[in-house]
Amino acid sequence: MDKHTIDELATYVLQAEREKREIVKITDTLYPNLTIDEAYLVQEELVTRKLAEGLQIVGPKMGITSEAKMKQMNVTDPIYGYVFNNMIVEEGAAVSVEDYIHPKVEPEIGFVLARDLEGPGVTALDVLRATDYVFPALEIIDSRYENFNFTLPDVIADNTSAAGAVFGTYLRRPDELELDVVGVTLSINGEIQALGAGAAVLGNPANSVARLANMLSKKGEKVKAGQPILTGGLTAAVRLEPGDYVQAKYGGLGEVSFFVK
Ligand code: 0L1
Ligand code: MG
Repeated sequence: MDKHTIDELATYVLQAEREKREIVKITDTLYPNLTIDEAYLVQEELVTRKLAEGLQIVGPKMGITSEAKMKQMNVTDPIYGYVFNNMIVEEGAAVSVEDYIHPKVEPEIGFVLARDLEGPGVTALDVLRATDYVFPALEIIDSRYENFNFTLPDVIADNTSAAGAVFGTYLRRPDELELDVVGVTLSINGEIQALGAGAAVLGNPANSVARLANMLSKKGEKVKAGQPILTGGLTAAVRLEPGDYVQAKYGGLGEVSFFVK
């Protein structure tokens, strides 16, 4: 893929994000044969432009980490993108739906590493040994594509729908929990909308961090100590509406919440 096309596709997605409007997915007509590798080139361009604007990467995020989603998209690998500082929502704060296109929320387990992890060959055990703490999180996803309708390359080029993140402050060492059986309920205005457990993320969220390290190693990068890592949704994502009070409660990992106006 030539630089001109990478630039054109990055502009296409970035403008939709800025103008908060839906676009037809890239693979419909703009570039039907977009491959996964090319899509990551578009994502890299998008990241480079955000950094050039003065935004900062807070940490990486993993997506398509459930068996159900992988089957639905006919893939065997999850995907990664980046959370930026302008996406961070303080715990207990309010967001406005007007700042998004058609936002959804999903509960996740976050990791912070005490030391860098560099693939290939990183295992879940390596991750658990390197982990400083885990924490509860809510991710706001907001695909720039009409009706969240995309192929895998489309969503990679769109920075994996990253739009917001609420990091809870209840920190636990990973050996204090069995992460695969940490349960979660996602409630809106006190009514449970979805529930799940850590095992929904590649069998254990530690596997998600290992896969991230191994995927990043293909471009000579590593998972960095100190950065919060979103490991993937524990439940299906739920649409946000004005007036929502969103709360995720975890077994042994506290809770995290925010409001929507
Ligand atoms: O964080 C995620 O799992 C989102 C990945 C992209 C899929 C979506 O937007 O539904
Ligand atoms: Mg997510």
